[in-house]
Amino acid sequence: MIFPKPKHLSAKGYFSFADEIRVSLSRCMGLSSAPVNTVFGETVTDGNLLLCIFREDSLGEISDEAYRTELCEKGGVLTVSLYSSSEKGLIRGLFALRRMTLKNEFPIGEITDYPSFSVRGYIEGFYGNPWKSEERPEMLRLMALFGENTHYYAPKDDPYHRNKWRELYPENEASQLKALVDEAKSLFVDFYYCIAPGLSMKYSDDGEFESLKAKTRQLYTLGISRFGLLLDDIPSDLFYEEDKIKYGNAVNAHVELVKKYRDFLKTLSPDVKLTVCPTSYRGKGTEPELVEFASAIPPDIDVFFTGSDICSKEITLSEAEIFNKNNFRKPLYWDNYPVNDAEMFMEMHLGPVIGRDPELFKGSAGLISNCMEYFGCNKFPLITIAAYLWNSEDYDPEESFLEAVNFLLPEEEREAFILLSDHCRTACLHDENSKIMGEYLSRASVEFQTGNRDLAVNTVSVYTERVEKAYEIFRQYSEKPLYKELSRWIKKFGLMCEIMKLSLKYLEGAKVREELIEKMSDYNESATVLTSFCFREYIESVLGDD
Ligand code: LTM
Repeated sequence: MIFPKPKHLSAKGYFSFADEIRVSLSRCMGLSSAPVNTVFGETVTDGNLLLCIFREDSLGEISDEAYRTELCEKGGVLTVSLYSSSEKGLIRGLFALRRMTLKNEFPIGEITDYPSFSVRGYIEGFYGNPWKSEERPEMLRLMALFGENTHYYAPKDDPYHRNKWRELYPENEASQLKALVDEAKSLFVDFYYCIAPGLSMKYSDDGEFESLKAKTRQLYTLGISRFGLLLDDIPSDLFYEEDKIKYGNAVNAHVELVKKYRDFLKTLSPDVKLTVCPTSYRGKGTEPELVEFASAIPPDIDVFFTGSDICSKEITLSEAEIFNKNNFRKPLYWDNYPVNDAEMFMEMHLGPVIGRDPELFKGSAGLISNCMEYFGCNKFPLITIAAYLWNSEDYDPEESFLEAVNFLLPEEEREAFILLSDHCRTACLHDENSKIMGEYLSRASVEFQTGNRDLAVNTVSVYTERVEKAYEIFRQYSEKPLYKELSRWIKKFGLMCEIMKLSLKYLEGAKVREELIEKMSDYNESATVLTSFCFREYIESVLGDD
């Protein structure tokens, strides 16, 4: 299956190479071939996949990221003709081809493809340990591979982003940022650097604005030309007397800051872009502070909005339209999934995104997902989000989740990960948690109640064996960074396995009642969020009333 699903595919069959895939660039007409190296590295001369690139201006009428491919095979050689109106479209087509090569699955026929949302991305915008500098380019490449085109840099705990916003980046951090910006450029990913001065800025002090300008100039010299000014999670009242006298309220101070900042950015280059996050960033889109703020700032500034809640269960087209009507622009969604910071720190968010309207792209400027500090864990939900953003009307959450698992994990680890992640869906999305376990346990419950005790015990044993094997895999690979990130959840999963085994022994007549009660109480005392109520209900039913 081609994933994310293309908009139009007509294939008369699929082709797979019997041996190693070697890409040759056989011709490139009307477009630069630089993106080919970005996606495939060096090409060879004696390839079995012959790539022909052509400019087709009419595709630009659909989207500047649209592409078309024609694939035909003869004698084990695959000829791929790739058409687009721009390098942006070319790179999306090349990444689609790269995904096919990674799966070794090529549709013989034609694809015409373009994204649903024009702005598709992720933000490192969480509280907690920022990602490591070597992790960031890895995420850029992964998300570009799956079709995303935007990255916002805004780690709350990068001191130079928020607490020490006035200070310039030291040389080492500055050169790491530059490398990231360069990587983003080569991938045609728009890189936004966000600054968050609102915790300490005295808006009425010109010296403060000079500091903001100096910091921005430093970032501009690193090649950054897109900025975010974040005013979220700051007091909604002014704290300096001088500010109170000059502005009266925070909205007036923020409006002046945003306008001055935008004007300053335009002096750097007319193409510089600005996104702002207002202090009032969630709700119906009709909140007076938001409307007052948004209606006073120029319409070329994108405004972040998280939806009806900070972490929204659903985001709908009709909500977006209300925002648009009241705030003179489409909302740019800052979607707080999969982030698991603050009160959510006991949860692990591994499931696919759900609850986002298939038609949301019609009424929004784009969608940017806020991430978890757990770098590797993010990749699973983020790949599903990339699939939604690319083709939201044909998005299938569970199918996308399995695609992500298959892409990210070797075969022997997949089943274990699926069984663990079954219990890691407690989040704002209100997805069903412990669905796989629940199916086994409810079947066993019916079997018990209808007098089929042996069948019921067997049903529970089958699940228990599956989770035991899974736990063994986690022990075997405990040094892998992914499983280190998941260690709190894996530990509790291990305890759940023990309890399941004990429950079976107890059902067989072993004298383990006290041990079972004790382990279950340890399980319940641990604040790490894992299984849903079905597990507790099962153990309670095993223990009975006495
Ligand atoms: O959502 C926004 C705009 N700001 C913060 C985020 O930085 C934080 O990660 C999330 C989730 O806790 N909540 C916020 O309010």
